[in-house]
Amino acid sequence: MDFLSYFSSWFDYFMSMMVGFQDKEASLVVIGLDNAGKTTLLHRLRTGTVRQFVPTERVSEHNFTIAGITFQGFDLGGHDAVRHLWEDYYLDTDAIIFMVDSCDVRRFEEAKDEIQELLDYDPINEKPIVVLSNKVDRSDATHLDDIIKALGLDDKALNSREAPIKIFETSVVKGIGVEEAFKWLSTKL
Ligand code: G3D
Ligand code: MG
Repeated sequence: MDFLSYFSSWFDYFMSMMVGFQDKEASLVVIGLDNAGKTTLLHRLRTGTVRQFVPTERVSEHNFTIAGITFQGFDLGGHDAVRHLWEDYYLDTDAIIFMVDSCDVRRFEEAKDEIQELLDYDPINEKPIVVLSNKVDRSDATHLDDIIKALGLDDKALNSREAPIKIFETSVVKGIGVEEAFKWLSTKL
């Protein structure tokens, strides 16, 4: 495939993933525990492809912009030291995408702590949040209802925010659910 047709097919792909965002400018932050699938998602959005990264070769995912949408990604959990950076990350963003590995039952508690802390963080009370319950292509994926319970995202928690929050099942690798999630988000911005 030549460069131009690669570029246009990738761009069409990106636009299909980001349906609803056309002609909008937005700044999005993608967060979650390590291993949730953030780098895979961001790489896919940036290039239209999925690829395997060797653990030592993580692409830098800070601040890339495509078609007016700026993406930023960072890992939560395990290192409370990053918390003082929250202001830098969140205040300029329009929405937050929180990813959780739906197969990693042992880390649900840790993921819950992170998302609950996010929900308690007043400065972002007016920013929409999308939760992606990722890796649903795997047979050991946890059912959405159980994820909602494990993360404490019952109706009461969701309705106590000023801005909407919604959870979607996704497989970044298989391209399931991502488009729907972004489509919903675009209507909230
Ligand atoms: P992170 O950036 O949140 O830390 P990564 O997570 O994007 O690096 O992904 C962690 C691992 O999960 C990667 O596997 C990646 O391929 C895998 N992964 C991400 N999304 C999905 C998905 O939707 N389905 C499945 N089955 N796997 C996914 P490796 O083996 O490279 O560590
Ligand atoms: Mg990563």
